[in-house]
Amino acid sequence: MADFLPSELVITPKGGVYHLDICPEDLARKIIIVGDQDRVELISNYFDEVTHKSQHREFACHTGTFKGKELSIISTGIGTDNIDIVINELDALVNIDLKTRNEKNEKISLEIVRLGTCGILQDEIPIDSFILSTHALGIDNVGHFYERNVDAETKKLEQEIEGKVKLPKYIKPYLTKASERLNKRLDNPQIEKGITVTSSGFYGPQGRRLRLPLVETEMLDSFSDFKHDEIRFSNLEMECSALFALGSALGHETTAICLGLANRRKKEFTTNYETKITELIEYVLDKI
Ligand code: R1P
Ligand code: URA
Repeated sequence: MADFLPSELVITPKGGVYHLDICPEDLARKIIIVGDQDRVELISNYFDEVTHKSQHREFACHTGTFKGKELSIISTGIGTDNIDIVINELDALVNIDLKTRNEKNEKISLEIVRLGTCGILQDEIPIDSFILSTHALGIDNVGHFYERNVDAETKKLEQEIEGKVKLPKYIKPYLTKASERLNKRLDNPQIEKGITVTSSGFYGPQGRRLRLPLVETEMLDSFSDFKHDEIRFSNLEMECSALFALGSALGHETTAICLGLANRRKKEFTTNYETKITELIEYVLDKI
């Protein structure tokens, strides 16, 4: 019997994965994921050649070459629930034989960089900064569904954070790590770094109060105030925790670099999105 039956791994009539609706030959080994579908074309406009273009639901995929490097740019839509789909299906495309439905013996490790936008948690990080995630603290729930190995140092830091940050009582945070190898490539002295908080929503779960009162009004400040040696929370978004948790558990290299749109401490929001996202795209394409 095959390792993965049709109800568990859904394969399309043309031999692709169910939600992304792409086939193994459509995917490069280096991948940039973005939340916003419109950002896919902003990036692939830089390609020397585009060899594949598709879209199913919020999942657009453009594959091609940039200065000789083969790349796929894929939109995930918003949230860690979508990341669960994207990472499982990307892994299936390279590590499961979709014809026989069996796991391959030789595994492929993908390089996956999230190029996103985020909120900022520190006064001294200006809006329009580029922020590289060293870790992500998930206050969503996707990571809790999978068995993962967490190293002792990360577990210790997770426990310290859990003891200090203020969260609604049913939220169990989980700490995940970005790829140090990818971060070395993407780093430079102008890039801000820190732990990224990954929330399950944009409003209440990121401490924004519109008309509904919040259960825990001190959450955001408790992230901003946390310090452990040089370690701090830098930013807040909606995908990194699941990306790092599932990506590393499956043997892929994953990280994220985000443009800071809102400084949540100083209550400021950018007016330079188009210019700055273009700069970030050019930076990542050059370094990846
Ligand atoms: C919220 O506006 C969305 O923007 C951020 C958040 O993570 C969330 O997906 O990232 P993207 O700009 O990549 O979508
Ligand atoms: N994306 C988020 O998730 N939060 C922000 O504040 C800005 C962008």
